[in-house]
Amino acid sequence: MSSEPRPRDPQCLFCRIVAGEIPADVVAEDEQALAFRDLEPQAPLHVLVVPRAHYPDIGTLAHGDPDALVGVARLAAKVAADENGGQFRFVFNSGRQAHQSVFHAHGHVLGGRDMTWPPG
Ligand code: DGP
Repeated sequence: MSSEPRPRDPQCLFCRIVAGEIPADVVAEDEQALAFRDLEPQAPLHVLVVPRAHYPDIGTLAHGDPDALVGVARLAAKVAADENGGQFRFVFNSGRQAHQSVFHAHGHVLGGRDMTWPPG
């Protein structure tokens, strides 16, 4: 693992959840990532998985810390295995047009109901 300090933005909501400064319903965590329930669930299972480090979206995360992106995917799969038999949709909104509202990379783990396609 890198000895560089992890990037953090003290104004960022999800950095503050990672730091324990804002409460969240945490369901899983490891060295790279934290998983907590979404405040506005869109499915019976709706958990956000965020890297501990601050990157604004999945693209900057992929370039800046690919290991952390793998860690996010691994933790998402664990949540789905624990709570929904391993089935899940994994959504990264990236940019306002794609409905991103919190600019700390996060994947939505969605499950527990039949999903439609195409997504809205
Ligand atoms: P997105 O639109 O992809 O940026 O998703 C952001 C999600 O974050 C949205 O589904 C609602 C959720 N959210 C916003 N604020 C909070 C919060 O303070 N706590 C939790 N647990 N979820 C939040």
